[in-house]
Amino acid sequence: MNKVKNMRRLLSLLVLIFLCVSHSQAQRMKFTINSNWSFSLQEEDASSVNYNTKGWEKVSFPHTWNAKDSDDEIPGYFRGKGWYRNTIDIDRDLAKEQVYVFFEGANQETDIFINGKYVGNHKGGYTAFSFDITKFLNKGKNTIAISVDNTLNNNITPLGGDFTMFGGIYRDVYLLYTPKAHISTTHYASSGVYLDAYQITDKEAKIKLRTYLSNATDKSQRYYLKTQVQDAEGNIVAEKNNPITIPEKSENILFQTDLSVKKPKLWNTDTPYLYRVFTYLYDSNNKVIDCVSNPLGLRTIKFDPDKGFFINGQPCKLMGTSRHQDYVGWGNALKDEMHIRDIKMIKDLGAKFIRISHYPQDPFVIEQCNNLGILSSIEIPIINNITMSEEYTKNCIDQVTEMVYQSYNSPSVVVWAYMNEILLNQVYKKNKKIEKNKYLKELYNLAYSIEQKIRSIDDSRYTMIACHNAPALYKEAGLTDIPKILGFNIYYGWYGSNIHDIKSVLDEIKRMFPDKPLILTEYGAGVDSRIHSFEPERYDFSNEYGSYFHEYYIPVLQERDFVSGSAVWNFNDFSSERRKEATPHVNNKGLVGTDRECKDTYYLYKAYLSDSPVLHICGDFWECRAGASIDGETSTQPLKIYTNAEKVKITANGKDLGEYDVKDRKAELTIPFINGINRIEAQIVYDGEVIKEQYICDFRCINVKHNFTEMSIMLGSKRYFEDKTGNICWIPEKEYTEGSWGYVGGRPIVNKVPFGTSSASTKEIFGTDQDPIFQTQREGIEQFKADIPNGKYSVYLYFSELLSKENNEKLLYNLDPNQTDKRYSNRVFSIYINGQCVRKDFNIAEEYGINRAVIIKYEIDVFDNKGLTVSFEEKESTPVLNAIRIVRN
Ligand code: GCB
Ligand code: CA
Repeated sequence: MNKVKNMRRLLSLLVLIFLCVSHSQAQRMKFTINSNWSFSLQEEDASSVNYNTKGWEKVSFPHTWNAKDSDDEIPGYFRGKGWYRNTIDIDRDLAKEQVYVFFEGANQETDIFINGKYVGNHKGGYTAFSFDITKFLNKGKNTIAISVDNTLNNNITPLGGDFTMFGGIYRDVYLLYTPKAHISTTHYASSGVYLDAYQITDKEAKIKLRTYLSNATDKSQRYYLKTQVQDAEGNIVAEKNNPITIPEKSENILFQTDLSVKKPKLWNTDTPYLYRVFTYLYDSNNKVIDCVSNPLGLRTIKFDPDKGFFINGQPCKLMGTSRHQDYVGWGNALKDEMHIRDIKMIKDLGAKFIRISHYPQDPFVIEQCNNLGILSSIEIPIINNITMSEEYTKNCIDQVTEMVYQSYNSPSVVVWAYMNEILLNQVYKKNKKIEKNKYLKELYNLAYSIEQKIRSIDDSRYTMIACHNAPALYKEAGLTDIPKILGFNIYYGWYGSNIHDIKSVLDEIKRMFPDKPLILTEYGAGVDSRIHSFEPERYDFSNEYGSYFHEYYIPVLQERDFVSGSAVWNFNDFSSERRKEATPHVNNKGLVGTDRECKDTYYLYKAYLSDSPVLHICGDFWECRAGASIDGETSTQPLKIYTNAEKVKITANGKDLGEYDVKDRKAELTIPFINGINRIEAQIVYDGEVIKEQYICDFRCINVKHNFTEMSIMLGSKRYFEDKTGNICWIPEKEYTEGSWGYVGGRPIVNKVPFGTSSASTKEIFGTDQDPIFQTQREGIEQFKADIPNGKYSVYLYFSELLSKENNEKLLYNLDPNQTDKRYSNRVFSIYINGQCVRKDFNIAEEYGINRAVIIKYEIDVFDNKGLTVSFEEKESTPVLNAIRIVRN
């Protein structure tokens, strides 16, 4: 008995040694060639070997040429062709090896040339692709020239969308060496191995493996294919050895086998247990010549139209967020660690779901989802409208095929999606040449072929289309019949005026499609974290309105089991070059900003979704704070706490304010802020552990009679605006009363925007990055008075002409109506300070243009206890004032 055991041990030791030795000889090698490329934006063909790159820029991948122009004040960003050139040094034996160039992604059409010869083309900006370049190479130095074009191309999806389509090679590029016979690298740029786990029980999980093999030699040969499953600790838990023959000169020959894992450990969001499947190719001398590995997560998934999503038979509400792949300043050209950071932050939120939207992202995104236990849907970008052409259809099919194959082995992926709000831009309404029925039919056919394609590759997962809030239209087009589940993007309380409608509309959608599982694929509200309001309202972009919006939605979603999941639009603020509003060129519906600084809403979700203690003082990033004050010493303002504890204790400036009950993850109170530095402390007990948070701010009590130093007031506004660069806080207007300060006469402007009105203009203001200060104004103002003490002052008047007679193009998504403003008329007025005319016949539009930040500073002496009176005298149309700042010198 013992002998047998020892023999076995010896044998397995030998096998191990054999494996180790031979594995170390595995020849595949993949490495980036990201550095030191010459780059030029140009149409001219730069593919020839001796092309002169004098004057070209040096860049490294990830690279985009739109990092700056997508965020400047000049409308548009470069969409055209860029060339990259470099030399690659080949020091290996090309008779024995194959060489591939592998792109993780380039936006959006790529052509590759080696040593002046054309290698190939790829269309689509978000999926990986690879080319066999062996026959183009010589030993030693080779030139590689790559052109990338991000011009809008009607035959490459997407045709539009609310995000910047940054051009360039914005993900890693690799060279990949393999032996002549190898596990395929050109099967849709995947690993060449596809794993299907099925019949997963406590006892075992069966796994079907499909491996694609290639042989570039001119000899058909015998090989061995070994497939080995290792558990998370590296123990071999299943193994299969198959002799195979790979015919000569063959590419992507399919080989199938299966095996089973006993007593499988399952993958789920709490314990994302991963096995790793190694696929080895041995030659006839028993030498490993190639090896790839793939993650294997064993789990079952099910969407039930009434009860929601289940993983391994357990219910699991898929609450989470969407994510865009850019950082402002970087565009889409991110370092790996920036992608990883985002997914970790989403996990830390307690999210169970990511909608990877609107396109496939960096491989690290899904890898992190696999590792951390976050379920996901991935989609190809078919947005707003389609082209009715064979080429466009083919491109959609190509992109979806690449997407599915490239992420096939990721247990985190549960949904393959395509088409986002495809009926939003009803082109047949705008273009008489397009007939509605024909368009809808074409759309149906496109969706149908994509669906068939996905199911033919992978029927084990679900499929989804994300519709906008027009269920009847999608039904009319037949689109709602096609995918296995439906997504809806619904924005009541933002694009829709009444937030409460979200409930009835969700319920109505359920009635319309009783058998379809449902995900709320988008909902959200814009937040500019510099803006605050104690009377939050739709379209004010305040932190407080954003909080109100999400506080309302979370219970609505949680109460409805038929809502399988939801994805906040969006995890991050992201680039959308054409967007205007408070933060032009940026869609600010993120739970975190462009730099990933967390907004209050991030913590609200965390308080609901996370299992670890959460305590957040809302607005704790509001460092320079201010408010009107009756005595110049104190000013009372509301404060909110987000926490998952039941009670929270508060002290302010050392004074105990007592204990507050937490309801719906929040406690609300008021704080008597004092002039100067304030320290607010919150404390919870969570699982017996005491947790504390503090908020420190520099508060300015605004009062003209006590300690007056300065005041910054936004007219026509209920908003506060923090300017961290100047360390000042703008506060809302109020009406003048004797002994105090404020406006006399006039009214706040009301802006017409889609789905209602807004108290702030949605125009981009040129010449400033503090657009909100200029986006509100008081029209017809007669005076601004401040009963300030005698002394010398700087008085800054802020203006912007917000009305225009120009008729601009109307954009989808943007709140700015971009139409002629009917109220426009030539505005001329005079300004007087303490009786003296300081500006006669002022015409903002004529002198400065419209939507431009105009600041005029006056040096003023106040004497005879007259205080300050700025008067406005109408000449033509009504005077306006956007903001005023008064500083005692
Ligand atoms: C949508 C779109 C998304 C936009 C979003 C918004 O419905 O699907 O791409 O960014 O609305 O913020 O308007
Ligand atoms: Ca621009």
